[in-house]
Amino acid sequence: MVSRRQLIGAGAALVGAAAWSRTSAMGLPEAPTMDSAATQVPPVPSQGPHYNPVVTLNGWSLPFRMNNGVKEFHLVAEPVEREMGEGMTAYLWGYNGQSPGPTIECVEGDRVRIFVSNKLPEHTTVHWHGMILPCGMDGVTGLTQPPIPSGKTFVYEFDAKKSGTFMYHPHGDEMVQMAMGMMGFFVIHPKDPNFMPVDRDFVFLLSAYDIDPGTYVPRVMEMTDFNLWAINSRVFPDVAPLVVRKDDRVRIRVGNLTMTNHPIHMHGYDFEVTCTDGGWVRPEARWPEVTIDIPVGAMRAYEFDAVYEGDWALHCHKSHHTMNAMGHEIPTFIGMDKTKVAKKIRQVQPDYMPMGTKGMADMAEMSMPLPDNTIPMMTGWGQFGSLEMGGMFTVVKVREGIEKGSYEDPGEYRHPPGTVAYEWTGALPEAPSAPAGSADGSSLRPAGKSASAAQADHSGHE
Ligand SMILES: [Cu+2]
Repeated sequence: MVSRRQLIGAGAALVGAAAWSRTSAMGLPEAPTMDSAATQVPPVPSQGPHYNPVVTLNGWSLPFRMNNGVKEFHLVAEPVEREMGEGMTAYLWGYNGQSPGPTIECVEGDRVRIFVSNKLPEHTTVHWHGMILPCGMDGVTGLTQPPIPSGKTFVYEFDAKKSGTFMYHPHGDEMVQMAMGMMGFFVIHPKDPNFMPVDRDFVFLLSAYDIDPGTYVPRVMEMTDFNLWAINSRVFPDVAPLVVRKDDRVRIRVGNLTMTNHPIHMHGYDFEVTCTDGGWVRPEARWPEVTIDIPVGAMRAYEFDAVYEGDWALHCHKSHHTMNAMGHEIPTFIGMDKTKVAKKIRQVQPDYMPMGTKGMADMAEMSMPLPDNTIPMMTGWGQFGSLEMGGMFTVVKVREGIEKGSYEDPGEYRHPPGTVAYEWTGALPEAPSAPAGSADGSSLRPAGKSASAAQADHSGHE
């Protein structure tokens, strides 16, 4: 794996900035590649204007070099192998070793030069979605440029005029190339570091694939019936958690390059949309939400102060999108008696288990043999059992005591005593007298009881 510290750290592994200016635009910048699907937290830049880098969930940011005051990047469009989750790898098309491609970050006012090398078996282009730039840099095959043939490198060059969150994707054989996973984020940081600063700035793209169990390549002709709904081409439980230090200001930027909208819902908080791919939203134009619909071909960023500790679910609210590989032609058996038919089937198939007559939750706890290269339909285990989830689902982990700049998974949330839903066993504790106004859970404790006594009343977990 390439260490970005080597690439953008003080010119250590790269030729230093001075040497590049002597050689001018002689050579192509190095094209770093990433072979891991783990979240790579970018270092603070050591060249060019300062910015607070974003953290791409299960992704990385593309290193750059400075060349005579121009920020240079090298994107390589190529076939990649992406681990979408443990036990499942997809053969996708992407950039620099991964799909989605690396996040490109620069600062408002930067002059940006992006070399795009095409290692795909067919031509491509790159469109810089949402950017204000010269028309001929817009990347639309046939309309604003000839396609980049296989094996060739094109140069895109423009000023990063406007700060905000943008995306990049091909604009040639788009249907195929985007269905194969070609997409990435492009963040232009504000020139003024005091403009809407946040402590943690997460980005991820929503993507969807139709990959039959046991196969590796997405069916690119699918229009609606996808079976893998992904956050940055990862599916739950293998989507990285969003690790947050209590009281941090947090921004989450979500882009949607699938074929349908995704209402992204986050538990535990209310928040406001502060940016779209069209730009920053003025404070007087914002309203509170707990679910934000991300339209197709759009980005929404929302912000909140992380004042409530916990393991908070973040997921698409279309319930089929929090499932992994599944078929949709299964009949509904709820309420049916399958005893007789089960007996008959067991005569030829002794292992047969009738399922789905009480709902489908039992599917999650069942470990049935799976074909190679696929993922159970609903999975993921928490401290209280199976989550019965997959797909576009992850967890925001807000904790006290997380170090600045650390994104290491803090493990399961330890609930304060008396704050976990519990089984009713006949007796009820006295109602708390002042339930409102406290967020620390203390008001949820039965009046007159210590935390430990309240906990002893029921079998809630700590
Ligand atoms: Cu969805």
